[in-house]
Amino acid sequence: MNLFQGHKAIAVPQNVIAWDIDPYSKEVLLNPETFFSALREKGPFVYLNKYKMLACGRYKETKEVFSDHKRFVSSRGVGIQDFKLEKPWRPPSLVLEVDPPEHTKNRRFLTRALSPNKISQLKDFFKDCADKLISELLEKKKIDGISDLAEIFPTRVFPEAVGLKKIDKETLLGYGAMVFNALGPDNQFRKDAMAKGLPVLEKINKQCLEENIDTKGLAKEIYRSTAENLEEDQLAGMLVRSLLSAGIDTTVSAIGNLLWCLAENPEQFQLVKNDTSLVGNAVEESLRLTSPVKAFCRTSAADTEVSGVTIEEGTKILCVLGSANTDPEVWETPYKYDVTRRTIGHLALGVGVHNCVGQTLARAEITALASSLTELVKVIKPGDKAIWKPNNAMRSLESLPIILET
Ligand code: OVM
Repeated sequence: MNLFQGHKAIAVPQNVIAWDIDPYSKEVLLNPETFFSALREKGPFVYLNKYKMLACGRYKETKEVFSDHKRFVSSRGVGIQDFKLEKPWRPPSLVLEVDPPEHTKNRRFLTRALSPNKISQLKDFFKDCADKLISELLEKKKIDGISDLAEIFPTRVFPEAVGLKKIDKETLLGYGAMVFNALGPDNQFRKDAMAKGLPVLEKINKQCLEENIDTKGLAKEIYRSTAENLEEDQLAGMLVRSLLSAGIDTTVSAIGNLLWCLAENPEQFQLVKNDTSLVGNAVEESLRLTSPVKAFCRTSAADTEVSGVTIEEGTKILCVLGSANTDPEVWETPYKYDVTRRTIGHLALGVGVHNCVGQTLARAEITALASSLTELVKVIKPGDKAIWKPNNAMRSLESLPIILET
């Protein structure tokens, strides 16, 4: 079999346009909307010449491929590499990178630990931390929305909520960068993130051990509820690793992207200030419009067909969530940030059995911060130019100079 970047190199299927674009390039990140529009126009699927695989970006097919876990599996990895053909860089996640029935069994422990009931007990804590941070930043006035705010808030509240004793901001952010960049081809972004390597991995693995978990946090729940599964003594630690993998960079990106939306659309921020019942939807709309997790792959488990396109077994399909979330067939004026829009059905947190298991926690964090902003800040003004940060799977900012006024 012909392998390419760790997956089966497929030929161009009939009636599918072959395209030279590199979806993992910095150019695409800097101008995602041009890429999304072109991707959708070329058909239900395109063939990526550079990677010898498929990509989809229309809402319909992206949702179909993403949610059909039987035909399009996750167990072969949700990046460009096929775990059936090549050994992954870390032991596969017991939730992200497995299929039912194992997935169903493992995920239940996380669902329980992160239940709405448990998360609602954290709301006051999140809001107090958000108020304190925003009040501090209002003194500074000119801030970097990323290094002063987006990176600070989750790395402060998440470790405490989860009950992590031995972890620092740099390790958490460094590991997130490894996990998400690892999903792409072996380009410079992946190489740079992986170069952080061993020291980060050692700290993360240590942090997953029961002795380093606080008795009060959410991670302890995982250890408690998995205690009967004696045959799998690594289970709890691996599930805690999933929290560390998926819980930080995602919310950091989401908060940065939300700030970008609010700074770029001052009239929308005023709408939310005048009607605070819009706070939740302002957050959802920023998720829809900016889709912090840009894209995940699926792998076809057998020969199949979607929307008239033949898909052979072992085909990697890049599902571009940001493109589905801006498909004009589904969203009116899709590139407009509109806090009054009906946002239900966006795919920023996935869809199907693998949809984000931490979404209640993520929403609680982001909404607490958004509430503090609307209550305490009068105007958010853009400062110098925003700088985007290249990443193979995330759409996030490196720097966002803004001015906060009371
Ligand atoms: C994991 C995980 C889960 C969701 C996202 C993610 C790629 C990782 O279980 O390790 O980021």
